[in-house]
Amino acid sequence: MSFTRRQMLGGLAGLAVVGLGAGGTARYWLGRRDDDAGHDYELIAAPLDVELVAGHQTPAWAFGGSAPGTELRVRQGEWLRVRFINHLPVETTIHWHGIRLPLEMDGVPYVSQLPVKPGEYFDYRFRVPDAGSYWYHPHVSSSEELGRGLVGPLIVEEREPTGFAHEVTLNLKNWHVDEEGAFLPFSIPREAARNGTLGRLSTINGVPKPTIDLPAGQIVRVRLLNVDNTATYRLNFRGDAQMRLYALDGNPIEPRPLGKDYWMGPGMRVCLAVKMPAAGEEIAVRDGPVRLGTLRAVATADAPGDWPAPLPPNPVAEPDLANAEKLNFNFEWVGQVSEDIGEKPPSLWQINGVAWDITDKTCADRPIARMQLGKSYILEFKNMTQYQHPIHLHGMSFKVIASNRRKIIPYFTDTFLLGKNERAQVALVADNPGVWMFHCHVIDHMETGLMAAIEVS
Ligand SMILES: [Cu+2]
Repeated sequence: MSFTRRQMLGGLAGLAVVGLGAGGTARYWLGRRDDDAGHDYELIAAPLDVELVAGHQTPAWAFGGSAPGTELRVRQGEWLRVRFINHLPVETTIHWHGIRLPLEMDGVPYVSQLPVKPGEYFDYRFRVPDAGSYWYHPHVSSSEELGRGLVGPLIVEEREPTGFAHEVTLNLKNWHVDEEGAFLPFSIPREAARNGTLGRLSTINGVPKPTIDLPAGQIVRVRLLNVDNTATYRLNFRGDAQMRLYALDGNPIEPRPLGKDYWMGPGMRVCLAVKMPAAGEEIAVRDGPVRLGTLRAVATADAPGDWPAPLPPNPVAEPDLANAEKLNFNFEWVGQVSEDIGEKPPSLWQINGVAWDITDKTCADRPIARMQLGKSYILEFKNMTQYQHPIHLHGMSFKVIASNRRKIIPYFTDTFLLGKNERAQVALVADNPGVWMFHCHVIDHMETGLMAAIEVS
């Protein structure tokens, strides 16, 4: 495999830059030609002390001077160009979760690029085909790197206005910190062998139980992103609010009620339209019975809006189910827990009898499945474990078509929360050539075996 050379720092002087946000280290570059319309960012990853626990500093790592990182925005169909600069003490990459892009831009070490070492930079450049809510994070030492705060939202705006006059992004993350803000272990083998190692301090946009002001009587587009390592949020709301679900994991659906608890696994997103109540009233954003934060209605002079039309569908190829080839994927528990793990994480999970070794740079040379470019496939997911797994595929979106546990209204996604002992079918057109990661997004499940590569050629 050959890689785009990573580059040493040194050539950055002399670029015209315009500051974005006070004290931020993300910069938006102006002055591009129209023929390659796009959005240009300089994004620095660096250590940053944050105050998660009042009166205490937590030594986080951050993209663009905040944790979660700078919200990157780009318009559908245009280029996103990010000069990523690594000022961390460790090597890293950026993976663009849910974006259908060329393999060289996918951010997987030794598969799509070499890790970006401290002091180096890497230019990510790709066209963004689909509108919706996405996010970015490293694919190197993920338990620690995501755990320390290297997660950020990537919002792809629709080509045309959608009718939403207001919007807000809520990044959900539980931090692995103690009462004094010190980091706790990001992955403990006996937890990795079960639900995964949970953080202890829940936050929205890096703040525990925040109150977020939104205009009373207005319909607000609320993007909720689960950027956590481990937690599946049982999302629900309390308060006098009408709301409709407009998109799942970046892809539009026919608007419908949220229903009772929406189970949002790591990596998953929802786009909701929330009609804010009268000024002074509040809506609790909850995980099961636990309040994560509050949306507070504040007075506005704006006239009340109407529910926007459904969002336009993304240009994802429709799989040919009648002629699709079937592939089976069994997700299994191995559970060889050893507390004395040394340098190597234990092997706890496997797909079709094969555990991924996160320390072996050659695993991607042995894809678990091969797909023919342009052909349709039905993937049968069989969860043979007592734990749920948010199953994520890089490079392509897939359509969820059936489950033995619940009624499915077919929809496109990049991450499917596979329940305990559930069997589900998803379908896709293998239309993006490359070797694509296919893994559970509970980070310490992924790092203890629950990952594989699928080759499309
Ligand atoms: Cu898992």
